[in-house]
Amino acid sequence: MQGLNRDISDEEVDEYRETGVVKLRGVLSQTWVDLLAEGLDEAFYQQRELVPVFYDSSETADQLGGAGIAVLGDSRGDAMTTRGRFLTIIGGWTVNEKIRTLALESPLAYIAHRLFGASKVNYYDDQLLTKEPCSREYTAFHTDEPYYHLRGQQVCGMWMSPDVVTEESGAMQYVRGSHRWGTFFKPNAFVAQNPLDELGLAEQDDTQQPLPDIEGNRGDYDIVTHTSDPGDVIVHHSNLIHGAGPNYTSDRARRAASFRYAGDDVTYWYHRSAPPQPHHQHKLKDGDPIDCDQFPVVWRK
Ligand SMILES: O=C(O)CCC(=O)C(=O)O
Repeated sequence: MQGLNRDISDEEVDEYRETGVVKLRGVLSQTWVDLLAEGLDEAFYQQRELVPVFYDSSETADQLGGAGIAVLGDSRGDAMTTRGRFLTIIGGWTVNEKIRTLALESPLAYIAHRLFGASKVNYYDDQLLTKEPCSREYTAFHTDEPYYHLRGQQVCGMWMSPDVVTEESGAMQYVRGSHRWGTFFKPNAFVAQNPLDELGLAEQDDTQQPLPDIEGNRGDYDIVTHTSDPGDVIVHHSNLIHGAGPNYTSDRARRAASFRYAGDDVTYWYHRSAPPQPHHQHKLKDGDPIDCDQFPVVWRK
């Protein structure tokens, strides 16, 4: 496959299906890594007014903290004398050509096909993230399912960074096997564990449960931390619980993109608890196949 340094092994496919996450070491060629770095910098620092959804989660943390909500943090973060920001964009592909090329034309769609065993792969959306040096915010443990308007098992996020990401700079953490728990968890505010509906930031959905306090009881869960090098792609199932720590480093940004793909069994399903996605323009109804310009087919057998 052009642009991949190597193919995906059967062992990697098995690991993804069994544990809900797999780190594909060194799969992306340097050309894609360079495009990723450029696209992320453009989207965050030149196109911020254009992107459909932008969050300054450091600002959110301050607002929630000011309102007496328990924002995730620690003494190490509190002791940092400078402050970087934790920034997030949703839908970067709609404004940035480089992110769009990665989303639609890179070998990522092939990887999704391989891991799902799907005959068709659709692109759903992206989340772009930057934890600037000295950003003290955690990414609270969450699943992706309640943020999407999809139903089906073949939905994944592919997380990748053009930077060397260590535990110090906010490596991703995953609760292995949690994609099989069969619970539909509520979305949260990312920097705090409180569900969005409890904060008045989303509609209540009684089919969803609040997440357990994983951060406070880490020993009770099978948590794997995946550090990452440029060229690595970490793929997780959309029902898998995941999160990350702060970027404690003072000289290294932790830039990342998470591209979302869907396979054969996926249909549209509106989740009223999901935060607004103004760039989602389509006429799909619950139960429809998702093929349309908004969620284009990017791989077909
Ligand atoms: O990069 C992060 O801190 C969070 C990423 C994430 O939640 C995702 O890839 O779905």
